[in-house]
Amino acid sequence: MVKTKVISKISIVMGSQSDWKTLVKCEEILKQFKVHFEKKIVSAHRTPERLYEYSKNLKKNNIKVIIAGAGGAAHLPGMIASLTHLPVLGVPIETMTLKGIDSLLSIVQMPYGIPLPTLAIGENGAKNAALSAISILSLDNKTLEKKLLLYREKQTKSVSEKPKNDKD
Ligand code: RP5
Repeated sequence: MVKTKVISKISIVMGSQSDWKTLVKCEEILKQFKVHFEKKIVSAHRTPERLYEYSKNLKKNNIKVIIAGAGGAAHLPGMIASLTHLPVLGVPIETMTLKGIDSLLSIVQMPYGIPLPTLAIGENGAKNAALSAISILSLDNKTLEKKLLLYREKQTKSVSEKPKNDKD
């Protein structure tokens, strides 16, 4: 019997098209690391059946980590976490009215038993979610681990010891 190689993937999921301008930052990093990923729009409120379908098929679709971003009454990441045992990383999207504090509090305050690691509001959170997902995948992927270590080493080297003036 021929064994087909199973490709582990990260899933980037968002509540709305409007979240993509933030979550595209995840995509940029995942592409840089040449990690396989998918991207989907699933709204906890507007498409609840899609949410259920998506969450229940994650394992079957070889998804290892989910990056879930939503804004406002951001129930998407928590609901996905309630429907799968796989790691879900929550990204609070910055909002016009409350600057994303609403998103952050909706995502971070989970009840005991359904963990939902939550990143910073906005683009920094999206970028760090991608790096966290890579870190999780690298636990059993040596090539990815090497890339991650190199990325961090380069970052460390890029920080100068002394501040420069604008004119320098
Ligand atoms: C949430 O409502 C989405 O995650 C999005 O951040 C927010 C606003 O959605 P739109 O009205 O822009 O579609 O469900």
